[in-house]
Amino acid sequence: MLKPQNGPTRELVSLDGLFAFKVDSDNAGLREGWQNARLDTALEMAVPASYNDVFADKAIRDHVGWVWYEREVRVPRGWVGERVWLRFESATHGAKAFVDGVLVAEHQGGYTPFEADITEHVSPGGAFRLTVAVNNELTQATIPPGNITETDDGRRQQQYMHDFYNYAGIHRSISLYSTPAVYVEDVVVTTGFEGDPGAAGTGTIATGTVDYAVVVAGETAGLLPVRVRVLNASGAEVAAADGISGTVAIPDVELWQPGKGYLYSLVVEVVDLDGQVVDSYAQTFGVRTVEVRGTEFLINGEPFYFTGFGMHEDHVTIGKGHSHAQMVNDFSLLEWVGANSFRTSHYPYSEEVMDYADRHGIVVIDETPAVGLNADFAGFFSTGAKKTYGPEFVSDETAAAHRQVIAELVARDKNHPSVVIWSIANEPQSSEQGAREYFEPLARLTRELDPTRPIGFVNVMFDGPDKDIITDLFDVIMLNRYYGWYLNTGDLASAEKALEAELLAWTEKHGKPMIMTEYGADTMPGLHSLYEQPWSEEYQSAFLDMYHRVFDRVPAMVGEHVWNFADFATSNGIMRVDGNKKGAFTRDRRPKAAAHALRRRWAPLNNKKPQAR
Ligand code: BDP
Repeated sequence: MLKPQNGPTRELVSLDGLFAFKVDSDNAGLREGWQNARLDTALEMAVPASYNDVFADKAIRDHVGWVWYEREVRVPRGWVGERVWLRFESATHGAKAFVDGVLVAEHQGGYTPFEADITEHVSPGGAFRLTVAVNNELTQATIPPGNITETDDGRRQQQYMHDFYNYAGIHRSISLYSTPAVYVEDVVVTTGFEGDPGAAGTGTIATGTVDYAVVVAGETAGLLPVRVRVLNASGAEVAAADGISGTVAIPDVELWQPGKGYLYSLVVEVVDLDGQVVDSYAQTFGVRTVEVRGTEFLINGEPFYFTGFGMHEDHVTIGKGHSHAQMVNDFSLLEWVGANSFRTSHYPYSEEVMDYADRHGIVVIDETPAVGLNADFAGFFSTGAKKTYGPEFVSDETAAAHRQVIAELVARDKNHPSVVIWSIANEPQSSEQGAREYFEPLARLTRELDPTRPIGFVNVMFDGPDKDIITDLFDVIMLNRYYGWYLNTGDLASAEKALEAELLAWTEKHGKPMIMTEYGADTMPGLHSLYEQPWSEEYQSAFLDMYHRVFDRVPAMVGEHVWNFADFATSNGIMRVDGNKKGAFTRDRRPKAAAHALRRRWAPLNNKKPQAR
């Protein structure tokens, strides 16, 4: 799905701001038809934001079910004869949108966009009432999964099997935009190059190849010619072609590289028979290749070593709401610490984040929201599930939702040069009978949707190389390991031996590149210890240093993502003190001692693997 944009044939109006807001305490709003009149409420709520922490009200924070948003929207009067679209960048986890009481869009899945053509319901220059009902429930039929129980006194409670707070609401922008009646519906760009791109900064002598495919929609779509132009970053035309698909060459191409996010733009134009432009859409792209060869991970044919973090969209007050200022700050801290990459743990991040990563050359492992598909965590999350795969837990319904989140992620992010790996799940049970039957079709689907990028899933500690039965279906091995934290707590010497032995066993068995996608220790900022005790700043630094020594000795290790970039909110539990404290930065983005240590290690690396120590 294309990101909406302003352009010569399109206009975009942001609907972000304050909405009337009402909590549907009895979940009766749909039955009572709340969409048919103004909401009876004095509350107001910001979009984008999670609503949970905005009010000083526990009942709102803990509510399970529907909340309602409403505002008046005016359609620009110049949009006569245009199609009018309503687009949500996300609504977590499910939503129904109404225009003057008429249902125009419905979507399940909290982290991907959806939209509706509302032309027939509105008139240019006129106003309409936009009502959005948003549901935060997680069940067996959702990704991520969860289950809802009822207390003796009738309160509904949400359980889920993932370690981050179930923030909900309209987390990203809502927009109203216009397109012509015949319009560019989709563009897919894939790239390569021939020749020698030369070393970074020395200029290039390569020719870029750009394969493109355009989908045009609308009644007379098939009759109208399509042409494309490639513009370089300065806006100069460097290539052009006719037709809805084809290949164009960019002479002396400037590659998209880690740390140097050079972007071109493919301007797609639908023209009428007189050569007048009917619709125009500019799709940015970068020319780069990604490849797994043996135990190496190559970007533009060069071995790449990932440094960075698993992250979260998580901030004080706004929760998972997107904020430009917080985003720029987070990227600035990534740069400061010397990170060249991150993983969108554990769900697709805002499209603004992906665009920023493209522009700044930050490499991304792009993850679906499939987290918590693992009955082995039953004790940790008190879910009681005994077996993962089957009608009780990860069922056919879960699989259908999983297929949907993969398809929507690839549809949204396929043109981002920053994305180099699709991660289709975090820590699913991968040793139980049924895991292979579950994952084989999902791996195949991901490859069908995008044959150009390596795929993987993130392996959990319990399912090491001797137990796992699905890793051969994937291209890279991504591991979350907590030797020295959940295991060998406080005993880094034993942890070091166990970690190295396991990494060598994976290499022996699969011979694929490995990325440590999580390793970390909870750390209270300001807690110090002479003896490197767990929870102290000294322990966090020593823990990370131990992992780094091991990575440097294991040739198949191609990357390290510390868990986590910053402290983040979680559900209540005896394992968490005001959230998860494994951040290198605190929740308000102050560096712990570990952040300084990481900076010393990463800043000089220049995307290359460090020498063994
Ligand atoms: C892993 C999960 C991550 C948790 C982390 C932890 O992938 O979401 O936050 O452990 O325990 O199991 O800190």
